[in-house]
Amino acid sequence: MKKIHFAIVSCLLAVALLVTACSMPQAAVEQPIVNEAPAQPAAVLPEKTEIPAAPTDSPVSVPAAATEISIVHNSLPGSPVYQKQLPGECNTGFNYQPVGYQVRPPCDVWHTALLERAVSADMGTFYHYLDILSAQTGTDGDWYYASLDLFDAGMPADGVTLTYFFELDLNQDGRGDILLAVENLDLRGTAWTVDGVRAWRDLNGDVGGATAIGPDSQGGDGYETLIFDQGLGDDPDLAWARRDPDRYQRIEFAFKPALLVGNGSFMWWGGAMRGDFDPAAFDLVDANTEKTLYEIDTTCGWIFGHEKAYNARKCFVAPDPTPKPKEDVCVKPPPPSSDPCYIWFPEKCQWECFN
Ligand SMILES: [Ca+2]
Ligand SMILES: [Ca+2]
Ligand SMILES: [Ca+2]
Ligand SMILES: [Ca+2]
Repeated sequence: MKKIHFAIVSCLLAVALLVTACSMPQAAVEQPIVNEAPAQPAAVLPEKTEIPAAPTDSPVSVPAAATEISIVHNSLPGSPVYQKQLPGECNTGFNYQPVGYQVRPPCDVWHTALLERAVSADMGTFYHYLDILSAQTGTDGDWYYASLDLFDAGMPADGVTLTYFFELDLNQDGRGDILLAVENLDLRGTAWTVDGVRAWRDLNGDVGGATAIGPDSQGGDGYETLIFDQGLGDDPDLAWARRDPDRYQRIEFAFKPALLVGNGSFMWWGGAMRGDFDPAAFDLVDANTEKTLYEIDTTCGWIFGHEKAYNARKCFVAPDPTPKPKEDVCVKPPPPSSDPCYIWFPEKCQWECFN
């Protein structure tokens, strides 16, 4: 009985293998045939003309493309220095509750593209590695630096793409001109790397669509020009990213002044998001809807260098309350004389004589 059972199982396995082999994608069945091809009689191959053709493509295009490009780096960023810091950024991690949490102003203001949504759309999950708490920019003359401080370091457990980015607005009109991003930066990646680092430009000026900053459905092609792709581009050392070795929750970018195409002053703001990152979808409030765009945190804008023009992206800083006139400190002097008519009036800060 066991033998019959075994035989049936074997038959089923054989059938299963055959079916599986037949239903497997081309690439999977090509491999063994390629390996055997040189040993096969020449007459066999022409019968399956389409099969020999494919394998010659696959070894050449995929592995060769990855190995033949060797990027030589000549200059590496040093230790970042920062001169500018955001005046503030909301701490969702501090306020979040799994039940009843809402995103709301002033942290989240859709019509000024300020998003505080380090949560799932149903508010049920908080993503600590998306929640930006602060951001800085600076320069040491050779490099510019930009960093984001997060609620905590982390990577998506579900394998979704994680992107940190900065937008640089050279003419300070609220429309970003340069987008710098790093994708899936290693959780222990404390050495400067170009892996996952890309930079784009908006050369036709349509980031922001019909209305700068504010949402509209007239978005264009966003940041359409990829100028740096993980070391590929005019300068293999143009832009880098890492985690601060002293605190993994600080994401740091370094880029050469050339990225700013001659500008020493610019407005900047940052972001962190989960999911597909599409440079053509900027401004994100133009390409998405308020009810569906979640799992993202963005900052308000701040100026590096001098301010060329005001725009509504700029972080709102409440003016200092009008300082009260400084009250004179009353020091009680001795009475003018020993006459008991003198009575001390502290509110007037003086002695008065009543006879
Ligand atoms: Ca924010
Ligand atoms: Ca935040
Ligand atoms: Ca817009
Ligand atoms: Ca564009």
